[in-house]
Amino acid sequence: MQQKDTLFQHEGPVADFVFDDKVADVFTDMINRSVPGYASIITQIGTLAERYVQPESVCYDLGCSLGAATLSMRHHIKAGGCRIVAVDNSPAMVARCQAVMDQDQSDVPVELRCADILDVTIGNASLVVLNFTLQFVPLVRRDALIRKIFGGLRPGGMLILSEKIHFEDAALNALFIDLHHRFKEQNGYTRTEISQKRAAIENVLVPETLRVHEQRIRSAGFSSYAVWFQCFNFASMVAVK
Ligand code: GEK
Repeated sequence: MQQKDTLFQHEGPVADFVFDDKVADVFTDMINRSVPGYASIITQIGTLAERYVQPESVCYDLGCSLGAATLSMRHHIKAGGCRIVAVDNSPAMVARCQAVMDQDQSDVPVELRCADILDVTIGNASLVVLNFTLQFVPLVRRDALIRKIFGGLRPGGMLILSEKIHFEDAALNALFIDLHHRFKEQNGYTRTEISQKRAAIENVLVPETLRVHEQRIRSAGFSSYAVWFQCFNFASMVAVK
């Protein structure tokens, strides 16, 4: 049963953010009130799945949390003979995600794995989703992960990459961080909650610029790339093999 996020209301020192039971219990509320455009991105992942998923292929949801992107794909895939592999390395998330999948009546099979996405083999894929997950992967492992995804995609297959982003222009970067905090206030978070969450996540979520993402995607071999969604310092990109 999902609850309201009240995890960062206390003052004082905060530990680094982890995806434990407490976070998993409030995750839907937390991500909707924290990420501008999250619900739209989830909806449009379904629209992209409808168009790009190829018959007899595999879709991957890497860092699936409670399975929002998996469900959106599952409800929109039209191609026959497909399955979805959903992966997360948080046992708390995977347990709740399994309950969500068990409640869903759709036909497309979902295989849920509790694993590190760095260890998962990608193959026969027509759609790979990294929806706000790459930002938690150590910087030095990111190039190899995107190359692995490229290698596991079929020709014409798509990567959807959504990330919190950083801006080279310091003034714009500060502006977008400020506007993001305003968005959180508008969604009911107090200034204490916003600054405590920021302190907890600072060393855990490492954003990069859109330029770095594009360079990584193109050097992995993707032939086309575009940003299809952006609000302040949150963006979603598509790349096609
Ligand atoms: C959504 N995509 O709702 N291996 C596996 N899982 C990982 C790893 C890793 N190396 N690193 C982080 N995670 C979801 C939202 S949340 C985004 C994704 C956020 C998992 C982590 O356990 C968490 O569940 C998820 O990636 C990130 O569309 O909290 O900002």
